[in-house]
Amino acid sequence: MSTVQFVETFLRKVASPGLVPAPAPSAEHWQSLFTLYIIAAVVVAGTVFGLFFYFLIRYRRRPGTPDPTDAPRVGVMAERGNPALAAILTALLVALFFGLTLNTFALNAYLQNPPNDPNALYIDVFGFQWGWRFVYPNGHESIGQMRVPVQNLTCGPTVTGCWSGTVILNITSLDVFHSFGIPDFKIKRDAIPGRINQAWFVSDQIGTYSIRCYELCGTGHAQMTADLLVIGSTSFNTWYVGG
Ligand SMILES: [Cu+2]
Repeated sequence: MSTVQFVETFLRKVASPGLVPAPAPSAEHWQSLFTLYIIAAVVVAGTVFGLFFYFLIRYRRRPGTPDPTDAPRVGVMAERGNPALAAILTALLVALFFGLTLNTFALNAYLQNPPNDPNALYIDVFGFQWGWRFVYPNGHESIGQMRVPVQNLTCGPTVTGCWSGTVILNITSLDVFHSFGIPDFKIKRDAIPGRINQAWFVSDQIGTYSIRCYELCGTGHAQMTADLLVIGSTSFNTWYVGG
């Protein structure tokens, strides 16, 4: 069990099951790493502040007590402490930081690069003042509503003519800078004129999720929302084919 999986399980069972509510596996991984950082930060801060206050009280100056013999003196190199312990703690910290960094790079690569899935649904996303337009491969267009099929595990790479549930978005803007965000899926990408940014997800839960703009883009910015409808593969296909 990896650290991320451990934290995920811990949160589900013990701490707060609501903390990992993601409707997409990629968002769960995102949340797990985020939570791992939070836990690391709390542990480090707790240790540092705990020791700080402990030493503050334990070694406070008392009237009539002479300075300890190993007290630091101006102009004299200190010879104190435990070099072996210092080396071990340093190695532990380096290992912790390397672990977090490698985890983060690996997860980032996974989240940033759409999977090579022949049954993925590609949608062109256009931000404009003020709304979102979604264009499907067969020419279907809708404004303010993005329909996608839910994850379908029977639709593997060797099966053809089905929707696997992988959704790959090509995001751009028709006017000013926008930012396309689906908070429940931990997705946020700049929508910039003349440039295409990709995002992807697979949703394993049917439902309605909110999409909104995260870049102040004019007076209608706050109303620049859309709905993401994750529906069953069959109903998606009926809509897709029928229009
Ligand atoms: Cu906008």
